[in-house]
Amino acid sequence: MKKGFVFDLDGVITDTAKFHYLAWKDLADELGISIDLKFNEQLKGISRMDSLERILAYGNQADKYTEAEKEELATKKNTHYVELLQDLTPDDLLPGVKAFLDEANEKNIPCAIASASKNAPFILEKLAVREAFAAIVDPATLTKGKPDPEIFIRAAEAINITPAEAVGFEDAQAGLDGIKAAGMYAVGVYSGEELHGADVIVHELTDLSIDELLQK
Ligand code: B16
Ligand code: MG
Repeated sequence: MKKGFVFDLDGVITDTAKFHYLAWKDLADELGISIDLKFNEQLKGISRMDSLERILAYGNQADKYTEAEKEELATKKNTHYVELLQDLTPDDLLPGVKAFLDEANEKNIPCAIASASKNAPFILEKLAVREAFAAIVDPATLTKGKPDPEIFIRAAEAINITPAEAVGFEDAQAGLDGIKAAGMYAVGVYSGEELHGADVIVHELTDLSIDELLQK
């Protein structure tokens, strides 16, 4: 029997990947590195600094900048990204999310956010669903990012359930690997890229029955 839900944010609750991409692309262009949408797939679920490292390595600039300069570059990207987030509204929730959260809340099933994004609380406020979540893991407190299971284990703890009692939702392979390594039932949310290892794959949350998930 499952007792709670653990959600990734970007790609599951809303599609912020397009804004991450615009902001990273702008920065990469300035650095003389050309990235495309296919490259962007590997940044999904990966932390801000790890994303920058991957972009620099892709452009053969892995050793070009000091740590302080890299911090500056990441901050510059984030400032642009946060500007792009200003226009988010509840209309930007992915299909079925609002109804799913409302039903989970009505049934007193605790929900948590396990997102690599330090902007998660702000994004959830903009989407008007902050109150639907009993907990948001602070990614700044983690020792390892996805695909390590740490963030998912911490999310389950935060809503007082074991990982085995949780259903995890992810759109990115790194996150899905983390959910499985944590020992959770994994729902893969398909966003155009092949996903491996999910217990079930859906296109949107409307395709799921909460009562059936709780029986898993
Ligand atoms: P920030 P998720 C992740 O969100 C994004 O998929 C990833 O592209 C981003 O780099 C990461 O958050 C960090 O975000 O720069 O806002 O702290 O999929 O884990 O919800
Ligand atoms: Mg995601």
